[in-house]
Amino acid sequence: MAGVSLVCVPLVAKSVEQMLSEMATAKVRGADVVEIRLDHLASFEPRRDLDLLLRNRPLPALVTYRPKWEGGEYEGDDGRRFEALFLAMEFGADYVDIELKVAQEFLDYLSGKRQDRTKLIVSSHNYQSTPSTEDLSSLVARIQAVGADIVKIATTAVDIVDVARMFEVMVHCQEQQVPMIGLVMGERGLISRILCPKFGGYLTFATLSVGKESAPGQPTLSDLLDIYNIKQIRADTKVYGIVGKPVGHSKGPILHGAAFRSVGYDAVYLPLLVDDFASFLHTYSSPDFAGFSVTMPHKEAALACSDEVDPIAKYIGAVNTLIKRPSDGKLIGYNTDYTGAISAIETTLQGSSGKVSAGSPLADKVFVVLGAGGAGKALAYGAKEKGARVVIANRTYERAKELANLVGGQPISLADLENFHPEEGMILANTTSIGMHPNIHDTPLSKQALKSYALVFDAIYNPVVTRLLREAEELGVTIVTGMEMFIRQAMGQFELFTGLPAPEKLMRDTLLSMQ
Ligand code: NAP
Ligand code: DHK
Repeated sequence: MAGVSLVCVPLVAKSVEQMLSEMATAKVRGADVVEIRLDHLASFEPRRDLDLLLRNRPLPALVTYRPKWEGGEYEGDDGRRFEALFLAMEFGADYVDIELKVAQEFLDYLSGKRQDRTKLIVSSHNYQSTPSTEDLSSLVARIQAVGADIVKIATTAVDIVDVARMFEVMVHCQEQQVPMIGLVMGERGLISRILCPKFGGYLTFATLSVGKESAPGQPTLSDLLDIYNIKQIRADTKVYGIVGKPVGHSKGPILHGAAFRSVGYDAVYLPLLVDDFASFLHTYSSPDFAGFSVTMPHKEAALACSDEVDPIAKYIGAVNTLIKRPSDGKLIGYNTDYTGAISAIETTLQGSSGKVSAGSPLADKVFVVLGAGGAGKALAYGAKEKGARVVIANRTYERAKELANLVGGQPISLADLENFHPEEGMILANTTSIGMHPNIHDTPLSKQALKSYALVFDAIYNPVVTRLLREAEELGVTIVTGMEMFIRQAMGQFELFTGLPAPEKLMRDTLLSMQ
């Protein structure tokens, strides 16, 4: 069973006509099944509507008539629901879903008239939490005992580690050859919906577009098929991802997913919304969870959790890449932010001077780092390593002093930075989040002050051209974007993840196509 999960599009339109048109779209876009949610229809005439919907279905159909008390829209009595579901069976529905709470009553109602061609899904929904593995297993047993063809359990993730319990139960069901749909709702449960084939899930749900979800956390069909490549996920597919909080904004899944696919690397890259980094690593400790990109606020925790740390990442005090070493499962931490940013600046400087120098073009330059957080440390360390004279300016002056002491640089206040112009040819690197979406009209330094610089870099990549960069460009100053840093740090990660050279052109084209 593992590796062949069906992808089902729930139809929550208000009219039969709209549902029929969405069914056709679902088929064209690559869905395997549609779920007809009768409880969403504004006016429902069972015989006429079910005949129309099922006779004209272009794909296998699952018919569900969910009551309010189980998270649906239907408010009437169960008799009418049972009648409609029975009719759906008579009209040849491929699947019918009935809630565990009334499954026995429904089967009694059907008495001897259960149709073999229609598979009965018996479902249980928990909108608060995910029970223990033992409780989930006994729920499976109860659902089986009632006579389900397919067990369906949907719970809610309070933490991403909750999903591991569902995976455990799914794997057990698979071993016992019990078809099971196991889903964990909510943003923290997203991985249950994507990794369904890896753990032997029978089916997963995906919407045609954002806003058409029938339950919290459903991805879109195009994300599932095109970004996560779900049809290629198998039991031994490796799992990578970006760990952060928040994490939904990251372009990593699109970028790394496309890169893995282009070289035929059997892996999926997921957004991993994590609250407690150590507990996440502890829970997903199997070798298949093979490596992670790490973003705010977990870069320091990633350093603390590493069994071995690259000396530079240790010095910077932040890990943005974790690899699980296949030979012994040890976690090795790296920092590709610093190489990404510094190489982007060096390449641009080399390009603009037209000279190819033996050493770094940063050598002996005054390099002002604005900000003293994770990215600030990475830039300050990288510039120092290349022989630049580093100056640190930060809102919290104490932190500027600390970082300056660490790298052997000079601290400066933000106010003094406005008139700082000891010499020509200086470089400015903004590593604060000032100017980042949605505050795109903010800037960390006046346009006037930018005249002192030969090159201005901004770590922010959303927007790609920040106000700071736009104003620098208007003054004729060379600029380097955070997107260039992002792509280079991601290329470094790809090489650490796969041991293969990064497909640079493909990665650049992928990012460009997103802008
Ligand atoms: P961080 O560790 O939280 O550091 C934030 C820094 O910004 C601190 O120095 C903080 O000063 C300063 N800051 C924040 N708000 C400020 C404000 N309103 N006024 C003045 N200073 C302010 O964050 P980080 O991980 O270094 O990330 C910083 C930026 O870099 C983010 O925009 C992030 O997206 C970007 N980044 C980009 C990439 C890429 O690949 N392009 C990679 C990593 C990070 P205090 O010390 O006073 O708090
Ligand atoms: C953000 C960062 O800060 C990087 O260091 C990670 C990432 C990736 C992101 O948004 O995907 O490697």
